[in-house]
Amino acid sequence: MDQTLVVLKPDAVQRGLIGEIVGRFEKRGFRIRKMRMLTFGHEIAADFYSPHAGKPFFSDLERFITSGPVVGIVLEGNNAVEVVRNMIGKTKSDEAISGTIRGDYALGYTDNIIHASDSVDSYIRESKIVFPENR
Ligand code: 3AN
Repeated sequence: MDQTLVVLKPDAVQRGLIGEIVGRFEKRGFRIRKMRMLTFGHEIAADFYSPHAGKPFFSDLERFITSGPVVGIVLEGNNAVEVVRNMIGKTKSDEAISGTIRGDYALGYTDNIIHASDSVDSYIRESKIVFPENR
């Protein structure tokens, strides 16, 4: 069965949206295989976002993702990576269409509620960071 990783970012946790967002994935038919609340330190953040190192928004991204607890979730279901990417909507939340998670709950670029792996390779890399017992 296909799996993917989502991370509910500090704004989702702070705004009390964990249940709402997890419920959407459950209703769609995904199974929750792992779920963990944690706070990213700078080392984990730099590792997790290493593909973006050097980009102009990197320091904002690192500051934001380390600003409070996040929830990491491994979801399992058909074509998980693509289906979940479609459910979360565009990175630039103000362009995300209504009905997507970002389209319903976010307007920002850095503070955009949720991360989801964009490929199976990203899922493998990122899930080892959030669930290090998989290493
Ligand atoms: P996504 O989260 O949709 O996969 P990526 O992987 O391109 O988007 O970017 C990772 C994170 O970097 C985004 N979730 C967002 O928080 C931040 N980000 C991406 N592009 C920008 C941008 N142009 N300005 C500010 N933050 C950005």
